[in-house]
Amino acid sequence: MSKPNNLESLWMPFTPNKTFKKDPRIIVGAKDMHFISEDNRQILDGTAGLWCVNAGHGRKKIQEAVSEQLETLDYSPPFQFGHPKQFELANRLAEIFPEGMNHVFFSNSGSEAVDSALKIALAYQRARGHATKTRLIGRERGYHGVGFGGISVGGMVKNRMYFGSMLSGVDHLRHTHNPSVNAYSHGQPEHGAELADDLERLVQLHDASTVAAVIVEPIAGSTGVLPPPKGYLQRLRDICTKHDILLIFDEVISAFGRLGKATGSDYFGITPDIICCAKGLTNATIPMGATVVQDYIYESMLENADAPIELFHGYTYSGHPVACAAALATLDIYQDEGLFDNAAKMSPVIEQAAHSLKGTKNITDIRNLGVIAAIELEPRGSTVGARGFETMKKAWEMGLMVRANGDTLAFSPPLIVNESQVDEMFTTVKKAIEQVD
Ligand code: PXG
Repeated sequence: MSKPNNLESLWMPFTPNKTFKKDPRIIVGAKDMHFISEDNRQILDGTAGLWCVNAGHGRKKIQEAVSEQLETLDYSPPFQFGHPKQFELANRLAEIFPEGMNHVFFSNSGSEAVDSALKIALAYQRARGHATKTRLIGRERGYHGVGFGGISVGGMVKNRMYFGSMLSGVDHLRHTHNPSVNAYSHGQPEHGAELADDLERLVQLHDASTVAAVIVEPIAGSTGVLPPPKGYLQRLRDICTKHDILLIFDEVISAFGRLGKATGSDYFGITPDIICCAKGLTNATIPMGATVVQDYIYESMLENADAPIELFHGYTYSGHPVACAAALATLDIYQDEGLFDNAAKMSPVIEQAAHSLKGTKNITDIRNLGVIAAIELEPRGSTVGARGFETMKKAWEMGLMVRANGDTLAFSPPLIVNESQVDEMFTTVKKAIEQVD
C-alpha cells in the first residue's frame, strides 16, 4: 500500500489538523469487525466507523451490487426522470419503517436528511394553510449534522458558535443529562420525563400557531450518548399532538438496528411524523440519506400544491442509482442475517461488559442502550476533552477504535459483533483508561 507522503493539502474535518499530521492514524483496509492500519495492525472496530458500518466491513454482496449497478446505469437525473431502484428502495424502507410512514425523500447524508425534514415541515404547514407555523424547536446537546438548518436546531455549542446567527425563529428544549440522579443507569434513566414539559413552556411563550416542528434524536449520540429518560419521548409525542406540532426523530444513528429494531421509533414504541436516516442505510459504502414522512404529509403536499412541482427541493444525487443498489443489498444483509435480532441479543452483553468498568479510575458515569455504550471520564482539570482524546489514542495503539466525544468514550460496534469481541473492547478500553493520567 503506498504511503501518502504529504499530508499537508487535505483540510481534515472535525480533526485537530496540526496534531494529527504530526502523529497520523492512517487506515488502509477493513474486513468484518476490523480495520487494518498502515503499519498492518488489526484494529477492532468499536464504533462501526462513525456509527454507520452496521453490517461490518467489506461485505461482498454490497460490492457486487454496486459494481453491477455501475455497469448497468451509473447515473440518471432525479428531477423529471426515474430509475427502478429508487422506487424499489422507497418501498423497502416503507415496509420496515413505522406504519403510515410510506413516503421517502432521498438525499446524500444525515445533514441533508435533516435539512430536508425541516424544509418539508415548513412547506407542509404552509401548504395546509398554517403558514404562521414557522418556528423550529431543537434541544440542547442535539446533533443534527452541519448544514445551517441542522446547526440551528442542534445544540452542540462548538458546532454553532463560529457560524453567525443561523436560522431565526429557533428555540431549544433543555437536554436530558442529569448525572446527579441518573449516573450509572442501565438502559434508559429513571428520572427526567418531565423535561419534555419544556415544550409546553415554549408553546406558552411562542403560541402553538407559530411552531412548525420539534426535532430530537430519540437517543442522543454524538454529544456523548444520552438515552432518553423513561416516559420522556411519549410525553414529547403527546405535547406535539396536543398542539398540532410535527415531531421529527433524527434517527441517523438509531435507525437500521442500532437498538435492535429497524428504527428507534419502533424500539421506543413512539411514532413521529418524520424520520431522518442515513449512515446504516447503505452500510456507509455510498453516501445516502433519507427523510421518511407520514402519508398525511405527502398527501397534503400533493393535494394543496400551488404549482405543478409540489416540493421545490432536491439534490443532483437524490436517489443515486449506485447508492440505491448499495442500500438494497444492505437491507438484504440485515434481513438475511437477522442482524437487528443479533443487536437485540448483544445489548445485555454490552450493558454488562460496560458497567463492569464501574470503579475504574477517572470514570464518572457509564451509559448504554442497544448496541451503544458510553464511558464518561472526569475531565483533567480545565482541559476538557484531553483525557478522552488521549484514551482514544492509547486504545488505537492497543488495537481498538473507540470514539472520544469530549471526555466521553462512545462504543457503537457493527451489529455483527460477538461476545468475545465485546469482552475485548471493554478489557482493552479499561487498560487504556488505566494508562492515561
Ligand atoms: N444527525 C445525527 C443524529 C447524527 O448523528 C448527522 C445527523 C449528520 O450526518 P452526516 O451524514 O451529515 O454526517 C449525524 C452524524 C460522533 C459523530 O462523533 C457523529 C456523527 C457525525 C460525526 C461524528 O459521534 N453523526
